[in-house]
Amino acid sequence: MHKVSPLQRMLVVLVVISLGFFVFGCMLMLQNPKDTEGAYAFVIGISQANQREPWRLVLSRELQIEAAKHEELKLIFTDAADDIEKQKADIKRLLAYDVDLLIVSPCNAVALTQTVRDAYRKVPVIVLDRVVDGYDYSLFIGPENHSIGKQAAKAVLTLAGNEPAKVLELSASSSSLVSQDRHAGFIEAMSVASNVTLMSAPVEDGTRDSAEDLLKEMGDSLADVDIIFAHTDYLALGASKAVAALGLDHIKIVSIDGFQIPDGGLELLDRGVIEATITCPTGGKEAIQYALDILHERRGVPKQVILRNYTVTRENLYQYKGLLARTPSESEKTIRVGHAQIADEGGWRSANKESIAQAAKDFGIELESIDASSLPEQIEVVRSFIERAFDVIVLSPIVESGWEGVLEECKKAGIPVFLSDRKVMVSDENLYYSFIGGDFTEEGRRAMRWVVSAIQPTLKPVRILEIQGTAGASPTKERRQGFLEVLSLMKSYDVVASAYGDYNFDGGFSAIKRYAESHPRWDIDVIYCHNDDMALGAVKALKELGIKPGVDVLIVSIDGISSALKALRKGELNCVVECSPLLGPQLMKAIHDYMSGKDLPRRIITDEIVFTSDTQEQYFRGRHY
Ligand code: GYE
Repeated sequence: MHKVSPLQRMLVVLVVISLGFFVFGCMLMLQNPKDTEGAYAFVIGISQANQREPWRLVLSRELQIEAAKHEELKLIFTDAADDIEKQKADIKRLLAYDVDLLIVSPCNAVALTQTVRDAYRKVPVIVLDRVVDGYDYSLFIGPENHSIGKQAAKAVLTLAGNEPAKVLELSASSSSLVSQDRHAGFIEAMSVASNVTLMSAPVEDGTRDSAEDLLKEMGDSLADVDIIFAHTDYLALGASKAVAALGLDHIKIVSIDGFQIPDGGLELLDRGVIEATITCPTGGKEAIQYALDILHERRGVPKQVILRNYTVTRENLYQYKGLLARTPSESEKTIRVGHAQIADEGGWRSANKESIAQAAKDFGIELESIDASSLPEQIEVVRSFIERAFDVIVLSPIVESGWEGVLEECKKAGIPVFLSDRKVMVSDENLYYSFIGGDFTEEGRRAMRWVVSAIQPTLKPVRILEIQGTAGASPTKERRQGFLEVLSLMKSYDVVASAYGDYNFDGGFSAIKRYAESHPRWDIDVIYCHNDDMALGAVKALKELGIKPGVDVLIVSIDGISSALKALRKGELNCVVECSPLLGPQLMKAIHDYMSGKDLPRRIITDEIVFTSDTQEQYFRGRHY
């Protein structure tokens, strides 16, 4: 019988002990990470669509780097490997681990909507990159792929100049919303050019190698192609390999993402492989920063953060790298801000002015706010701020058109413009720096969704009277669009009359009076007002006409000012869709961060709710307007 040496005995013991430790460790992990991670105040679960694409690897790394700055945070990652059923299971498992917050980057946003909605009932959820349907999440952070497509088109048209040019669009999977939005923006912006012919080829798995193979297969048919627009830098890299192999060195390439990683867009620019890349940041850093705000219940967390995209070319590559390398530093001098505000319209506007003035004080910012009641007046106000060399201009544009000229002047003067509560319509979005305000289209959708829930057509269609805000103002246009978008999906709901009320009490009052004059027998079921002040004017007019507001006719409005919520509780209004005027803290924080060298999102969309007679008491309490 073979004698066991003392050494062998000792080795067996060691193996048994380490096996024991390993099994024990796994059991601990499977149990619940929080139990073992007592040290961490918060555990964040991260459900990634895949860990294959370079964009997602950069995202995971950014999340880890930012979280590592906060000892209280522990991250747990799951990888869905582009399998929607696995991602649903991942999210359920993370919830079972009792995470404090979820960050979800969907592999298929629409299909994941319900899972995110269910999770949001349990924990705060930040959705990254691809937005789910509806608004059942805490915060969405992502790029705007339509405008990225437009920016790529601009870069392609710059390369094409006025010469006839053939352009090949190399998209990733045709079923992905990202590709569809980038394609739509690209085609829209390319439509202005008559000297360009377009052809397109999808690379369904979106990989570099497949792009290379596809182009090699296309071979000579590429000979007359001048420019390739690739939907990502790694498709561009694959394309460049094929182009080189086919000896078609005349072909120029434009792509998207722009990361500072090996074979990333910035390196491809440096190596002369591509001509331009449109940056598409991941939002990883912002997700951790906002996650901390949410976990510490700090105020002012927005609903959507739309990230900024830059067009980086070989000419501005080093400037862009400088921007990336910049470390924010407190600016010593007092920041001077000029606000081209809109003259009083009612409760919302005065609450908005108060919020901005108070926040300026809180941030130690010197604010000068000047009211105006027309576009020409406002343009003069902006010009006066340029002449007096303010550091930043805040603009609440009374109407959305007519701003190109004076915004060009601001740009020339090197003064950034922040849009507050209303948007401008300009050909170049870089004429303003950021927009902070509500999602007016969604507000309109919410108003009509409430109408559908509150009144059903009988034999006769439901007759709606709309009182619009100021003609040409972005909230007016979008609140109408959102309302009609939902209405168009329904049968027997008609907007039988629509009038402008200029967002003020008198405007609402006279709109009703005018309608009643031409319709002596009242025949309206629902009044849709673009803001509360007009709705309160309508209530007064109805009473004078002997019509019971909220009873004989239903009234839905937008804003959520206290006098409207009082009327709602009295049953004179039936639904109020919130549009928060309290933009001061977010606006001043954005200006402060900008002046300290931080790069800011393109749009910050405020978080809003809907008030009805069923709304719980707690939502009425503690409101500051
Ligand atoms: O809804 C309305 C105000 O621009 C979002 O303007 C703002 C709108 C707000 O007159 O009450």
